[in-house]
Amino acid sequence: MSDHYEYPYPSTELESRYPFYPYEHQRLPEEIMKQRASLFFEEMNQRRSIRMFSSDTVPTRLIELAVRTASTAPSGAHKQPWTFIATQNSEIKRAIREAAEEEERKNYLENRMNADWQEAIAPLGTDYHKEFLEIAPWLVVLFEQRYEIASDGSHRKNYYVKESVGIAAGLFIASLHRMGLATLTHTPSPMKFLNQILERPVNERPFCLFPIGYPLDGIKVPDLQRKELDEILHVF
Ligand code: IYR
Repeated sequence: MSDHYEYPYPSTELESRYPFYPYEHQRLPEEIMKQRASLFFEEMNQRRSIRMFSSDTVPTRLIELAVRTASTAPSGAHKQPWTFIATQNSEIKRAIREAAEEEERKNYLENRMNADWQEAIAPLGTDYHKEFLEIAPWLVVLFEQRYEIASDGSHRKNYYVKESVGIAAGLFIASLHRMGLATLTHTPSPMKFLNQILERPVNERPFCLFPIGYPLDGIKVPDLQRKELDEILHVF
């Protein structure tokens, strides 16, 4: 195939209606591409979900940078259907811990998680105790905006919300890891209590709760293996 396109983009018509600008891109030598990709892989491969955090504080500007990075994610119709709520307030963190533990107690002790599910998470060694929700210096709750509420009160649909917010969450986690912070993708279930505690509007639904901080010194993590490339990639 040649590089010839019969339908140039943007068309003159399109560009007369919406702004476009030239995309700057510099090709890198293949060796450099490989080096950068390997380094990034090795760095990301060191990332682990952490369940015991140090209470050491983390500057707000670092959290801001991770959120800005997350918000570079592609999203359906560029709606950017996410809100990040970040708190280091101990009363709010305590309220979140108490509500999360109340829900999790039902999951673990009253069999709201069935036996198959409990068996699947057994190697992680989790239980209903969520002390880290009070000890980690920051809690960040990522909300998905199921729709937008315009200033006149009318609703406008968002598209591919879960996909978009999931990608933003991935970039958020990568940014935190790259700057030397640790987190956990925590989803206390159900999470509706986060709307009440954090006073979020009805169009927003909690997607994930991230305790953020430094790992507690000397902690262990489960020795989980990542799938081999040939299990996850098929090239034709
Ligand atoms: N939400 C519970 C249970 C749990 C579920 C999954 I899926 C995990 O990967 C880990 C835990 C909890 O947070 O303990």
